Amino acid sequence: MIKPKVVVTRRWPAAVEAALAESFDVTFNRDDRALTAEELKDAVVGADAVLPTVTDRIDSRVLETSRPRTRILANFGVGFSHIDVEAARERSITVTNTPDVLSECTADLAVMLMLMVARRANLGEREVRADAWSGWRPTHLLGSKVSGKTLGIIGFGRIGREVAKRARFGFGMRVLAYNRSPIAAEALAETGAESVSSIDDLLPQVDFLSLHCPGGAENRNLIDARRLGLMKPSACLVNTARGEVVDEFALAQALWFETIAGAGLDVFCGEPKILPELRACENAVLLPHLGSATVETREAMGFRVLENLQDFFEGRPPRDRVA
Ligand code: 8YV
Repeated sequence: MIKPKVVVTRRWPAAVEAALAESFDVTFNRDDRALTAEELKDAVVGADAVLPTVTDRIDSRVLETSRPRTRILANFGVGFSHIDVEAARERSITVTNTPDVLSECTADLAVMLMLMVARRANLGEREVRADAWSGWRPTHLLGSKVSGKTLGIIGFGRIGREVAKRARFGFGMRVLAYNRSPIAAEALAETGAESVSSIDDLLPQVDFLSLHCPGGAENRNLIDARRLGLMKPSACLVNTARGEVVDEFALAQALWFETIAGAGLDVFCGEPKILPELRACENAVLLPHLGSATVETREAMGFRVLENLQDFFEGRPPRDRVA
């Protein structure tokens, strides 16, 4: 039997690459350089499946070729705002993602960012490394307490709920949640969260705000200058969702003029470039998109893609179909 041709756009964990090679005729990206639009287009023309990541912009220009051979874009990651899903649908290309398997690790990282920004861990770490620590003193690098405070969550899907559990049951926080569609009573009971009916109602109440909604056009600049202005001056923002959900320039201004106290960011507009105004803010903790970056999770994400591909090519509906 002829194996379907598959292009993997980046290096994946070795165990998953080996498993993929058993079932498919795979082109790997051995030097792990992000593919250009032209190279992505070639992949769409020449392979039955393309396996992209967040670093591959699959827009209508990439898909506009008259004879795409690709029947499935099996994304490595839960977020897929880098894929023009409408353009894929128009060409009858299936799109899948990898939910569930990264919820815990992404939630862990959101909590880590909340703690880091509240407790000024980035500044302390840099001070020690620079050999600039003059010793213990009662007023050194005072942050703000996390336990018992109020956390607001926007986007109460799988990751948002995992964050809520950690905050509620780990740190005794009050958790307020906003979701576009109504939140099921069981989800509130399971997480100890309370539902809030609008973002504008949520913002003035929170000490920490964590974003867990999808990116893309629908949520671009959801947190803009006006909404940042609704937050308490002592509040911190955490973003492990997508860069475009926040107006980064407005955020840099809010941090610079201390109209909010801090931010912990794992995602950015135009990654890997960081807005210089944001980089200049000492009260921001900046991480290079590490949400799902554990061996366990990245392997699980890869195997989930494999499962989606096997289902698709064996004629079953892939479990994680999004288009
Ligand atoms: C992934 C993520 O590593 O899954 C997502 O949506 O943001 C990350 O955890 C990345 O997207 C891989 O494509």
